[in-house]
Amino acid sequence: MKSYAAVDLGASSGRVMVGRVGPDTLELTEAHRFPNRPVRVPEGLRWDILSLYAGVLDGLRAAGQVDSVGIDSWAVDYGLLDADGALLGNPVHYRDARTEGVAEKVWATVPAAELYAATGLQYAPFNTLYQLTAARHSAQLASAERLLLIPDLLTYWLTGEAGTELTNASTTQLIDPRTRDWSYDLATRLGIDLKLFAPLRRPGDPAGLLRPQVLEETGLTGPVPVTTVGSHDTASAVAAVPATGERFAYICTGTWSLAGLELDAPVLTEASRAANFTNELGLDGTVRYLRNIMGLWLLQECVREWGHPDLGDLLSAAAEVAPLRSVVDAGDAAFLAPGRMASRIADACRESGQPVPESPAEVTRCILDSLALAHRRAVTEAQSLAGHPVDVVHIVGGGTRNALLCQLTADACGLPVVAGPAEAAALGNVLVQARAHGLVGDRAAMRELLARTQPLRRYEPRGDTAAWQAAEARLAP
Ligand code: ADP
Ligand code: LRH
Repeated sequence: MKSYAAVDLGASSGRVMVGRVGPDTLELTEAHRFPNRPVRVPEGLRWDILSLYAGVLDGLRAAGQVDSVGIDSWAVDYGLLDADGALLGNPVHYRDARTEGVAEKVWATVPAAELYAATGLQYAPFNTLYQLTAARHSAQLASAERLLLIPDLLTYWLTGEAGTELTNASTTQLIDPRTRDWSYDLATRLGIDLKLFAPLRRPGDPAGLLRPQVLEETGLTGPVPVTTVGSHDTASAVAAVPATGERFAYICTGTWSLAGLELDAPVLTEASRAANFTNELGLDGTVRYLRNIMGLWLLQECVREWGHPDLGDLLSAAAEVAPLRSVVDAGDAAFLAPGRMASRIADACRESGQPVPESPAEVTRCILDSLALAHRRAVTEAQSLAGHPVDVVHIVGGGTRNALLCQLTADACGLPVVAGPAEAAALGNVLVQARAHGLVGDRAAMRELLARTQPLRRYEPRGDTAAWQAAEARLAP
């Protein structure tokens, strides 16, 4: 048996989990969980990266002696380092307003269709490409010698070694999903200096050893290696989908819902671009063909506004509300920014001529119905765009703890849902470390071990999908 520490930073919380792995064993325990609270300063919305790093160190101390450490986090964001290797300011949050109107400027140089053909990435205002364009004339970028994506930055602080992990690099929109290397021509055309990025590394590659100072602070005895994992949390989560065959769709539910398929090659058609599907990279050269849906962010923001009522009570009350009374487009980037979420949702219902949800229970039901509907659309469209039919939908991530959302998703998709594991990103992180150290076999063996060891819950679809089709029609442009 070996023990691995998985540092998994989501947009709503960070955690350090310990995975114990043996030939027939996969056990995960939580060493430490800490809130991830962005801070609004006069310049805009920032990540509190020092508090997150402190949480990582506290977590490693709580984890105790481990055989290796792996780090994953949310995508697209980065820290800049000066020539001395010191961090230049707090990383900008992807929900910051600085990218508003930037895409149009990029498209004036490289049309959106060409961008998609070169990178396969969906349009999202926060893709690193647009963030770098927004920052082009900033003093900070002018002083930067190095750009490290968030998990790479934390790895650098832990080990002193700099690299750019490929699955997360694929979310920058500067990677060609066919060559799985930088899109050099695109970067040149857009005036982005790829020398800012450290060399690419792949899941399984060594990423250095914990520095002596880190060992001292965490009480660990060296040497402790850091192993590169799928450092994009969604890549790690997809690696931990406990599917037993090929005909499955997945939905990674947390702050976001990432719904789609695992493919061998990207889908770069115009129809795919129009449907805003992304081709991010996964383990072993796979493609995560998926759509970003606003996810439980919609509920998190309402719950914050309502003063954090008990989530269980709120979901029970939502289960009693009449189904599909009103729905909003949970893929709409209009819901990206924080604040006033319940009234923004109410406005969207009013504008589309539907009943306006009033009570927290009604708003919650509207959110969950809307998410299930968006899940249905993504799962259905991904299958037809990729020519890859599925028989089952796997839900992983924090949303698996929301039984109503899982059941509604099964109903909406008209397919069985297998829910779990909730801590999929951490498990994918652990398994990639275990594989790098020779403890588990290939991706299929990892999934087989997950299916055998993790508690999973199955939801059968109820009724027919006509009501969902009708709700979908209400949102049609
Ligand atoms: P992220 O990694 O993006 O921070 P998580 O995967 O941790 O997100 O999922 C967080 C979400 O999971 C919460 O916003 C909440 O909606 C849902 N969740 C967590 N615990 C529960 C619970 N006990 N019951 C219902 N939903 C839950
Ligand atoms: C989920 C996630 C998602 C990205 C978003 C920025 O945590 O990594 O895959 O699109 O954050």
